Amino acid sequence: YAHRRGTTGNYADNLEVDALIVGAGFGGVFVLHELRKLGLKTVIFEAGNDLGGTWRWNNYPGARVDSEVPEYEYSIPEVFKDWTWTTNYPNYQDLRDYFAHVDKVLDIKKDCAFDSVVVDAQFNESEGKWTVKTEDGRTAKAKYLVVAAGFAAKRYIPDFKGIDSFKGVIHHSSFWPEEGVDVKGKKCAVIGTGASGVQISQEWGPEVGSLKVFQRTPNLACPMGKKPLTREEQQSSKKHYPRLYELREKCFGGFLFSWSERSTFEDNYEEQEAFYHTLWDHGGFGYWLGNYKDMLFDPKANRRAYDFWAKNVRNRIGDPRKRDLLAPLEPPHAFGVKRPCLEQNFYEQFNRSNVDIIDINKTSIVEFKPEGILTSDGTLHEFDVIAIATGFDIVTGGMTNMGLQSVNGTPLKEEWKSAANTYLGTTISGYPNMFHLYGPHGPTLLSNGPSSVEVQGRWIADAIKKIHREGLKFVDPTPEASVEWKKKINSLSDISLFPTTRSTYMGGSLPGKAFEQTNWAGGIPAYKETIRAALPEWKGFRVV
Ligand code: N01
Repeated sequence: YAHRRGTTGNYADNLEVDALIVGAGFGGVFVLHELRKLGLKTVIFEAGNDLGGTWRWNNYPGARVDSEVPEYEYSIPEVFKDWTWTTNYPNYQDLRDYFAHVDKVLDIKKDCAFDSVVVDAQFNESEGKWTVKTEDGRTAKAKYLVVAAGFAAKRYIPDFKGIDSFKGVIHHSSFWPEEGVDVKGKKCAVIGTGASGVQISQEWGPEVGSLKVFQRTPNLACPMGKKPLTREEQQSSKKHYPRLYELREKCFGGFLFSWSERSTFEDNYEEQEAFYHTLWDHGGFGYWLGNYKDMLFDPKANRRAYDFWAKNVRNRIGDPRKRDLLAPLEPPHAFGVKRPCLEQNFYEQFNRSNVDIIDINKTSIVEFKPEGILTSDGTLHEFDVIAIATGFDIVTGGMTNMGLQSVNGTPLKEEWKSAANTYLGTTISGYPNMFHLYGPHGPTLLSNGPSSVEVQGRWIADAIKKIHREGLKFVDPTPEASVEWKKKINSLSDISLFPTTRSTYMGGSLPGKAFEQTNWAGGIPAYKETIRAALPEWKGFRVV
């Protein structure tokens, strides 16, 4: 965490609060705001040095959100009232500025302890409190613990042989130096073609001396549809925002669109083409979560959507070898079971003679050398700068790497070795009065972040309010409820094509990690209804 260090914020040893939140991104800040309304003394522990969560950490070249504003912001009127964006897809700096605005309006930082890396946390049933310890040896106690660590809190760097011997500049995408890296005229490499790798490659293409992108699986990226936004158009539509924020919770992914009501083959070929074109030309995730309703379920419908994707992307790549690697005629996996990146001119970069794609399935990375990377065909690729864009210990990694233990003292890391288990995607059996959001078994990676965070954050605040009102010591989901929830998570996923491929939804890149669905695949409206139904009678909870 070293180079995100700076201010320490409000942080005393032996802190005693009502609620302690871990993480100062969209989730943690929203829950703080909600718990303040209940009059609870609440503090956020944040590993970094400022607000913003993923946008504090991810400042790699080209880092930009893939969800549109104003969907991708809080529905809090005093926050949106005086805030305007310059584009519909803000970059990391815009989002940092947004968090500074949120702080100005809601005075968030006065209740934040920065540079506070949680390394140990356990609930004591007789005391009815959590004891939380930080890396620098401080302790805090709280009746409630809210884990808002996000889905990308623990970076993953593959165990490449000789990586430390490389003499040039090398960084993981989520740990890029604040001052940037000069790549003008330099020999550069990007390893990984997830959203981070695609964005870095797209940004670097015009600047670098040469670029080699090491690809394991092609990213089935779709056009972003980025455009400028004026202050006037945003201000004049603010009166509709409350309705818009209600609407986003009624749409599958928490965006402002949902699946088509039609199935693919209810339309003839021309109608399909016209529909696909409308989605494609508009840009954004419409071609993914606004496609025909059978696209993620029926292999034939999915293949049809893939073929349209491939036709449109292949047209943009001149070199046949590069074209076949980036957008093969045969799908590498079903379309949309890996999150498609939103790109602006990613594919055009490969029309430059100094930008190349290397298929590491054919020529694998053997080892790093001081000069660069040696591949299995015996080539030593020389580099000045390497970006490692190999992702994260996705979804569960934030929670399993902060020393959380059950009441019996079993580390969560051990309990979740073969499978993650939660109840409602917000609680874990054996972890009384602990709540989590935008993590395992919520809509998380299948949703627009702020929509998920608000649905779960309000539920958490209501649960805590109810505990208070009823004078309870704690609530703890039963193991049986947790088993049932796991079945629900799996059954929603098993009817889809998601389990056909390893992906960030199904365990991610980390070798040895369980192959399992870690997200609620039933959409935000059904999720909201399901978790809401459990609250009035504490269904599935042991109540003490
Ligand atoms: O990481 P990823 P990310 N050798 O896990 C490859 C979201 N996000 O940082 O597909 C070589 O998606 C791996 O290959 P494969 C994003 O949506 C959003 O890009 O497993 N390569 C893959 O290509 C996602 O949910 C935004 O075969 C290896 C890449 O590395 C999450 O954050 C921006 C490898 C990892 O892709 C993470 O995205 C950025 C190895 N040993 C991220 N291991 C926006 O809002 C893995 N790979 C725009």
